[in-house]
This record gives sequence, structure tokens and C-alpha cells, in this order.
Amino acid sequence: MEQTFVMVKPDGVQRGLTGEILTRFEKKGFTIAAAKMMMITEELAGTHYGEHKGKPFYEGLVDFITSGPVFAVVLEGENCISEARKMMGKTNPAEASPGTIRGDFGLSVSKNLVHGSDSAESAEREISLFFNDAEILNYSKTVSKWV
Ligand code: RTP
Ligand code: MG
Repeated sequence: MEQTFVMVKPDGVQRGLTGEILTRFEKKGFTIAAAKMMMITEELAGTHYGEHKGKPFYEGLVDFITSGPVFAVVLEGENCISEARKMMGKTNPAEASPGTIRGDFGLSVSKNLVHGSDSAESAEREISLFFNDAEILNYSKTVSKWV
């Protein structure tokens, strides 16, 4: 079953939106295979956002993502990589549709509440960056035959 890495960013945690955001993914039918509240170190931020090094927003992005706790999860379910991105909405909340997380709760591109892997390769890389094998649980929900 497909897995993706999603995290509620420091603004989402500070604003008390962790539960609201996770609830949306749970209600969609995804299984939470792993979860933890954690601080991101400068080193982890640099690896996670390595593709953005050198861009004008990079320093601000690292300062922001290391500024407070994030809530990191591994989600599992059919097409969850692209579906989770769809549910998050466009990177810039000003362009994100109502009904998406960023469209409903976000105002600025630098504080857009949530991260989700953008491809199968990113998902695999990010899951292993944030979680070790023992933290990722393999179980099935009895409801899964319905969704
Ligand atoms: P993310 O990686 O956080 O899930 O977001 P994303 O895929 O939708 O966007 P990405 O292009 O990977 O950018 C990573 C984060 O950098 C910030 N950003 N700021 N000021 C800007 O023009 C700008 N562009 C990107 C955003 O916070 C974005 O989530
Ligand atoms: Mg991205």
C-alpha cells in the first residue's frame, strides 16, 4: 500500500490545527502508520529541503521549520501521495482552493501549515529521514474494506 510523509508545520501546531489537519486525512480513509511530535534540527531541515538550497526563500524556510515543534506522520492508503497533496492545496494559500487545508486556513506562502511528499521518490526519502523502521506500524483498520 502506498505511503507518504506529511507534517503539520510549526504554524499549524502553534495555531492548534494539528487535530483538524490529521482528522481530514483520517476521514479521507488514510491510515496513520507512524506519528510523532518533534523539533527539526538545522541539519535535518537542510537535508529535507535540500532541493531548495540557494533559493531566495531558503534561509527563511529553514528558520521557520526549526522554530517550533512539528507533528510528523506517515500516511498509508491508495494514491495517498497525490491525494494528500490535493487535500493540502496549492503551495501559496492565496491560490489554494477553498476546501483544501491551505485554502481554508492559510494566508501566506511562507506559513502554509502542512507539508506532503511530492512524489514516490520523495515519500520514500522523507519517511526514512524522519522515522526508523520500528516506528512505522503495519496494521489494518477493520473499516478499510469500506473505503
Ligand atoms: P512543502 O514542500 O512544504 O510541502 O511545500 P510545496 O511542495 O507545496 O512547495 P515547495 O516548492 O516544495 O516549497 C517548499 C516550501 O517553501 C516555501 N516557499 N516559499 N516565498 C516563496 O516564493 C516560496 N516558495 C516556496 C513554502 O512554505 C513551501 O511550502
Ligand atoms: Mg515540496
